[in-house]
Amino acid sequence: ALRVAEVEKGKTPEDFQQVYNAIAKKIIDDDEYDNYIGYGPVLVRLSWHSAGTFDKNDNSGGSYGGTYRFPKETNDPSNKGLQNAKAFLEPIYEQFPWISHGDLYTLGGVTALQEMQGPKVPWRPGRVDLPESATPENGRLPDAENGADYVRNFFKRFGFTDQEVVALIGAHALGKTHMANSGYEGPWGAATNTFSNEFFVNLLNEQWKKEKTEAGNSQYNSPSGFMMMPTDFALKEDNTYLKYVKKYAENQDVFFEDFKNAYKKLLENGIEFPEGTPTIVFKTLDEQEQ
Ligand code: CCH
Repeated sequence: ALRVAEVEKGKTPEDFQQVYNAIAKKIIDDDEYDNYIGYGPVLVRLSWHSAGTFDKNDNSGGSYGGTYRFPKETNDPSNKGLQNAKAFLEPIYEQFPWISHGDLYTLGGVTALQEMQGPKVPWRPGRVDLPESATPENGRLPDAENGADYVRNFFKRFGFTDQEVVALIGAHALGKTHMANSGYEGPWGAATNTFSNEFFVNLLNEQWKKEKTEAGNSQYNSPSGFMMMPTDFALKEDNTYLKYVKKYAENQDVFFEDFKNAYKKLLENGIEFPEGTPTIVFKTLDEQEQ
């Protein structure tokens, strides 16, 4: 299917900055969520899962149609926990009912990332709500009980390189896993609501021990109380992936640059943006106060 962006009628970058600001302020106001991690990480995860159904072979799924809003996709077992991000965004949608769901979910992730000291992610508007019939089948999101071959093959559906895959999974510096959602438990690092290269540093430097979770999944645990899932650990077991893990552990600036580019590509997969579509670089709340 051809997916052409169409900017919400009469809306300018300033209108989208207002949406950014409302999301950013609500992240600050609702700071008690998930034992004071706040909504930042779960908003980044929603943006990725809203885009993570993409299949370049038939240009189906992806962020464009905002189909996460339909029950079939909301209730995909892989999306457990994301109903919290959905509920967070509902009052934002009521305040800005002109925005498409695809734009809202992707803008939510970009806002959260930037407010958590992550890189600026140039963002383009114009995703268009598609009907329920466009909702992809469940099962397009990755299963963490797997190794490097699975990860490499999984991300082929998006056209991502090894380097882009490693950069993207570095988002696991944020937030944590929750037993009730996924059958894993615990954070990947100490700074759960500040974006950094900590995921790579910990993957290389912690003493990992493979154990079974209550749910029967395999999980690597460290004495510092950090965890890795099998697909995370796979990045250390594959020589090509390992090269990028080391590079990102050594140099946060390089990680930020590569993450920004890969994440932008993830959020825009399958969409054609006509000439004249604005590329918006949002100001953080901090920058606007100065
Ligand atoms: Fe992820 N992720 N992710 N992930 N993820 C989980 C949590 C987060 C996989 C599995 C899981 C990406 C790639 C992968 C985040 C961002 C990204 C959880 C725990 C599982 C399971 C959910 C729970 O229990 O609540 C797998 C498998 C892959 C690929 O192989 C990519 C790419 C991104 C973003 C760019 C973030 C953020 C979280 C934390 C959410 C939270 O609620 O704290």
